[in-house]
Amino acid sequence: MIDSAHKQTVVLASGNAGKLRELGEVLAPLGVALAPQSEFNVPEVEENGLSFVENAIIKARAAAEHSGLPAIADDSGLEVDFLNGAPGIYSARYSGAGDEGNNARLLEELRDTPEPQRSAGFQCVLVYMRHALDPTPLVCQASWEGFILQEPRGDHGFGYDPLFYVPDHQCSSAELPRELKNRISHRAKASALLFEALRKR
Ligand code: ITT
Repeated sequence: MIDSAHKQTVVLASGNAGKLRELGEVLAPLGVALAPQSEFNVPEVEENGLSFVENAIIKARAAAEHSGLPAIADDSGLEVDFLNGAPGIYSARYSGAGDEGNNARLLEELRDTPEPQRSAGFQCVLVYMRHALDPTPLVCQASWEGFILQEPRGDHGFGYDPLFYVPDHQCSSAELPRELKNRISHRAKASALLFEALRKR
């Protein structure tokens, strides 16, 4: 399916502008024409799964069903060790007040928590479904380990990026150049796995 002579349009099952941009950039080498689900009037689905995998499948299935095309979904989030993995699958809805509210709540939950106990990891599950009833979706998962800062730094990326410290680069993920985040992030790593899985299929 990644034979460029038979370029296949795949729907990206996401309404998150940050994800759409990053996935568009990291999946471009697949040779797949990516179309956002907004082009197909895909209705908002309830993400009522209890894992990233379940929610990614729910989103990919809805996008495939309403577009009639193969679909890729990304379900992702931040797991903070001191908070027993919260916000996890609830990362987007942690505060009910968008990215800024989510970051404020996270800082509040970790108030007085010292550096070594602020370890955290971004998780990304990418699901590819050939059609809505695909019984064998491709599921690729990757993580990116770091720490939660005491205050926001940087203005690239989206979501929790300003609070996510990347030890290897000694800055927040919102301070990383876009191309660099797209090479080392949870999403970049899951995309590389998906690339391999699609190549083999
Ligand atoms: P779609 O379901 O429409 O794709 P969403 O934002 O609701 O968009 P999720 O349910 O997967 O998506 O929630 C993911 C949240 O996790 C996202 O809103 C961010 O708060 C956070 N997140 C995921 N990847 C991130 C990244 O690379 N940088 C910063 N925050 C990230």
